[in-house]
This record gives sequence, structure tokens and C-alpha cells, in this order.
Amino acid sequence: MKSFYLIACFLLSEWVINPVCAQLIDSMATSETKALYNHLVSLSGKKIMFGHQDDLAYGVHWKYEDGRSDIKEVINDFPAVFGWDIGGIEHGHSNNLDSVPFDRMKKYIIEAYHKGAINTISWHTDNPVTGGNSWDTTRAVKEILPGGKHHSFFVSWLDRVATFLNSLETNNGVKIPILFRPFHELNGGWFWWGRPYCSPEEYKALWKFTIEYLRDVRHIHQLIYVYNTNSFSNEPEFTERYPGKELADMLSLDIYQRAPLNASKEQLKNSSLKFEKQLKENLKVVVQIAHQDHKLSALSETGFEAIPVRDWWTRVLYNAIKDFPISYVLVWRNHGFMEAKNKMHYFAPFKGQKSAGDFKKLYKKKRMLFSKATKKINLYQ
Ligand code: BMA
Repeated sequence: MKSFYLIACFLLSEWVINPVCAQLIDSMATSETKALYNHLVSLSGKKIMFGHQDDLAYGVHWKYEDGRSDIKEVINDFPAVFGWDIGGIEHGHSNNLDSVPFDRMKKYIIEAYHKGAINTISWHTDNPVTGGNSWDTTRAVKEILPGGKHHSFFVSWLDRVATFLNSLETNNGVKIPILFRPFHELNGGWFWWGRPYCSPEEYKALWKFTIEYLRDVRHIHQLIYVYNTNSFSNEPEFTERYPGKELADMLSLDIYQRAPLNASKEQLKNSSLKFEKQLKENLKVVVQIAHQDHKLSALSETGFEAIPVRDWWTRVLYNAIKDFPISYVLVWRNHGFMEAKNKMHYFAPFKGQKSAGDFKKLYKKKRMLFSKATKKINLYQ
């Protein structure tokens, strides 16, 4: 059996995860979590799931209407991956930082599970030293590590995270597996846990403490841990803060295409070329390191705000990712009009949006998976 797997891997792609060596870092993971992980391992190199942040909660022109989804209104199917953010849970707030009520989020997460799809959670946590938000870059990491002045306060925050994650369960008491992506975009300079505000050792210590606290102290066994950087210039930048293969299950990248508002055709073309090039270069590093350490990989956040390019999905995004054995690609939230910035803020198409026709083409690609297909696979069994 082993040699069969090895040959199969070799034929597929040199970077596909080797199923013989792949193992969750939590040896006590629940059976549903193990099943999900095993499915992700066997789908690697064959399929890429499509994901969308806050998909069930709101869209560009609506909020909290049961059964709605901007994606569904374009392709008559839901995403295979649903992204959520629990920033605010650390205080026991009733809404997250983007004003999604946690009780609704919980309902959506359970709904997504029953759809046979996957849930992933990030945590835009406030700064535990100042009480400012994630973007308050006052140094804090050192202070919240064991021995630090704010350590026990930070642990009280982790307790709220643990309680929320543990509350995500079905009526039958099945704990819902979650791809958990804390302290994300770690090499950027915008969050308090970012590269300029802590040493690699401090970041790694924060990661290790968090994982061990949730897993070994709070006995949460339904998490798949996702290490995440923003786009990077070279491999050392990607691996500098990597906590090691005993402490992550999936390696992932966040990268966005950007262009000036009302960019000319020429500017859009150039920005697409630049984005595609960087995305490919970065993914190559991510999947190589993932392969080497027998980890899954993903494009955990991407998009082009307000999708100004009609055929962006197939010509730019799909072209760039199709040859990489990533588990999923997730686009960020469809907030709609942002008054403070006087611009539209959305990353998935909606009915009538310029790129909706091209998104239907993406939906038809054999390599892409949405929720009707994942339901058939039975990811949790
Ligand atoms: C950013 C923007 C913000 C939001 C944050 C967390 O990319 O969408 O509006 O608050 O993510 O979801």
C-alpha cells in the first residue's frame, strides 16, 4: 500500500503532500477532524476548494437574510470553505469587529458544516497591552508570553476563544472541525504580532503557547492549525517565524491584487501581470516547504477589491493557482460600500457584478470544488 501511495504521489506532482507521512499535530483529534484532514490530504493536487469570508452573513446589498449568499446568487451553489473572524470574542463582546453577532456566526458555522463544507476562523484580536485594535502596533507579544506582565490577562482571552470554539457543535454534540488561523499575516507590519514588533523567537513562543493551551490545557481536539504569512520576498521571510512541523498542519499565504481606483486598462493589465507573477512565486515556496514537512497548503486570503477585471477569475486567479496542490483559495468579505473610505469593499462577485459571468466559468473548472461537490465527498466521515 505504502509504495502504491508513493508512486501515486510522484505521478501527480512533486509537491503533493505524501499521505503516508501526513499527520495532524493533535494526536487526539476527533474522528470528524481526522476524516476532514485525510480528505484534504487525498484531495491535494487534484482539487482546489473555493472559499468566501462571511459568505452567509451578508453580501454587497443585503445583511442577515437566511439562505442568502452572493456566491450562491451567481452559481446556484455555495462555497466549499466559509471564513469567519472572531476578533472581539476576547472581550466577550456579542459582535465581532465587523459587527457580525457571534450567535449568528455560530449558527452559520453549524449550517456550513451541515452543508458538507469547511469552516476556517481567523482572529483579529485586539492589542492585549493597550486595548487598542489589531492594528495598534504597540509592542505586546513579549508581555503576554509566560513570565510577561500581561500573560494571565492574555490567557483569559484565550479562554474566551476556547469557549467559543468549543461551543461550535451540532445538536448531537459533534464538535465542528475548524481550520484555525491565528496571528495571521505574521510577516506584515500592520498587526501587533507582525514582524517589526516581535522577534522570531517571541512569535514562535506565542504560537506554541497558544496551540498547547488550546489543545493540551483546554482539550480542544477539533482544530487544524494554519500557519499564515502575507506575501513575501524570499523563502527565509516565509520560514523565519515558522514554529516547526510539530506545531502546524497547514501552511498558507494571503495576497491581494491592488490597483488605483478607476485604473486604466493598461494599469489593470500591469497589475494583473504583477499579481500573477508574485502569487506563483510565493505559492511555489509555500507548497515546497509544505511538501518537505508533509503539511497541507492554502491560499487563505486573496482577491481584487471590487473585481474591476471582467475575466479575473479564470484569466488571472485560476491561471495562477491551478498547478499548485493547495487545498483551497478564499476571497475576503463582501462588505459593500464603505462610507469612511468612500469606496466599495468586496471580493466575491454578486448577481450583476461585472465578473459574475467569468465566475460561472471558474465554477465549471474540474479542479474547483464548491459545496454541492464537497457534500458528496462526505468530508467528515
Ligand atoms: C480587512 C477589512 C476590514 C475588516 C478586517 C477584518 O481586510 O475587510 O474592513 O475589519 O479585514 O475582517
